[in-house]
Amino acid sequence: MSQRLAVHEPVLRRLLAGLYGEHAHFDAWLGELMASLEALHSARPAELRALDEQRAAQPDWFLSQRMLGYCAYVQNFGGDLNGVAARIPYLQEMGVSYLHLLPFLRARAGENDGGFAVSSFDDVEPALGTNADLDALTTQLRAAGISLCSDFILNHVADDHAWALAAKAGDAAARAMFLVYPDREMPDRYERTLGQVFPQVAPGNFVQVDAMGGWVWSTFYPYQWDLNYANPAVFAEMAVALLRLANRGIEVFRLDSTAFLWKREGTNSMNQPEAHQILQALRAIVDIVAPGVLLKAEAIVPTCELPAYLGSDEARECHIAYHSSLMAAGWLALSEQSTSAMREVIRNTPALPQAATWLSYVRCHDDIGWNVLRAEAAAGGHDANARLARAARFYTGAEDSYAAGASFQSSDPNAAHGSNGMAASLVGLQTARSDEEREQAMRRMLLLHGLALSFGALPVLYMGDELAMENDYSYLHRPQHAMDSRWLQRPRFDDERWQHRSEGCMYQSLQSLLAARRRHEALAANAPRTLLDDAPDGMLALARGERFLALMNFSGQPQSYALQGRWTDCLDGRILDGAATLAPYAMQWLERGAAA
Ligand code: OTU
Repeated sequence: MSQRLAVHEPVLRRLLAGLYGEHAHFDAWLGELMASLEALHSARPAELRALDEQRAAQPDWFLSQRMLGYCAYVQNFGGDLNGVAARIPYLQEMGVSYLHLLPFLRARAGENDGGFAVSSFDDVEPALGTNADLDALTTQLRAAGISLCSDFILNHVADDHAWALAAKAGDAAARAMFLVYPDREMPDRYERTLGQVFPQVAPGNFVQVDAMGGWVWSTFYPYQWDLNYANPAVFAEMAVALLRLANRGIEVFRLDSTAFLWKREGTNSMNQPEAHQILQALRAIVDIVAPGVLLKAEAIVPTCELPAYLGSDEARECHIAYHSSLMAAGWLALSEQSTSAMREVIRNTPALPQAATWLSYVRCHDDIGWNVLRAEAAAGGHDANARLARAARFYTGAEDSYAAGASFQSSDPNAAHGSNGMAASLVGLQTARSDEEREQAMRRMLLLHGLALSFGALPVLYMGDELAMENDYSYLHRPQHAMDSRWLQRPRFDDERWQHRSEGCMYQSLQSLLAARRRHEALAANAPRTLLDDAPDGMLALARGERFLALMNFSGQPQSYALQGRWTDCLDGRILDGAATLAPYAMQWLERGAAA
């Protein structure tokens, strides 16, 4: 560790002095933090230290085209952690090397936002297993070549976390972990410029708590209390909590809601410079103590705000960041049968620092948030709101569409908040009445996967999409969930479909795509990407290096693209000369030359 300290400690000290240097006892606080880091490093198991060394020697290990992610809720995928372990052979069959299990730490009793209200960072949720089960799972996954990714919900804790309970009981130090205001004066001032994540189920950003004698900042549900990162104790507690989990063998941390970590009056309190300094300080800590660990930013923010989460070669931040704009743009393109906004997103996606990448995906447990696309949807003088609101309506099944989804947190047909639904339901598989309709829906699904797999990113599949699982409407019968349509896309794993997956067209086609991706180094996350602007509006043409071409038809009409020279279709081996013609919603991956 001493060598790494020499490199990263000055960076860490500078960042923390910038954030907390004005506090009385700053030096003593920093001394204690450094001592904790030392202790956590000593406690790090030998096997993980070996992994650290290996990865420090090859920091771009996660950029390979052989990396593939899979994301699931523990209870839905395996019932509990042991059940997840039993599914490792299935993950290996698909070539998965990274497993993101949605929150599995002890969650708030009662409603807890699918586990996103954490009441202990040191214990597994009893309904899902024990800490020993977690240790066993990380060991088994590591042996199978799969890195476990865990959510690290660092913006807020549950209102029954020990800190919240102590604060309610009058403990001043615990109270200082939160943002508490005696009356509405400050909340009202902040509210003037704050947005709302859950305007229907959790309006406003503050909750009145009698036991706290005032208003507590809570960006999300009222039982999720934002932490006060202006207090150095919060930073230190969270940093060591992350490292304790890392020492259990968690290799990737999904840093939830990173955009919200720092509040500033007169702004929307998102993407503030201090939020980035906090993340850079966490990165320095990881680089010192556990350099095999990756940090992944979950910041669902406009494209122009995204690159900062990956830092620069000089100021390192997260290793991975969700490209939510690309994801939303794929869905917008399908609904509009035009790639214009998606091309804007790609133009606005800069080259990244070394050993950093995007996370690409088709669906996840959250909504498709349309607001991140405002700038791209406005390009060329368009009315962004009208465009995005139309997409939101489209995915509810309106506008003559094939989709079967739901609007998120809005009943206003002219609003563009978000859309929910399983991918299969959104692409039309659920409403398809003929083989032809089913075939088209299938192509739309593979098209979106094709984009995520060929873009140059770490692609993550969402549980059930590989089996074309459809919406789960059972949430409507649960009063506590009925208002949160994100539950549409949180079904139980369908064992029936899984058993018959070899007859499943979706599963088989996706496996061929995954296999083709693994074969082509041009599809590695860090291989060069060029947007080819000579493709027709309905088509996206992406070159990867000089020898690989991905053509994707987002329209319901056939589209052609002129080719220079001879190309081979990577999926069916056909040789193309002169032009490629794509059926509605079809995709082609082409390799230059004629395969021998
Ligand atoms: C994240 O989400 C999680 O993914 C959600 O499942 C949680 O509800 C939420 O945090 C609170 O922990 O703000 O920056 O629009 O995309 O809530 C990311 C809905 C977030 C989610 C949004 C999101």
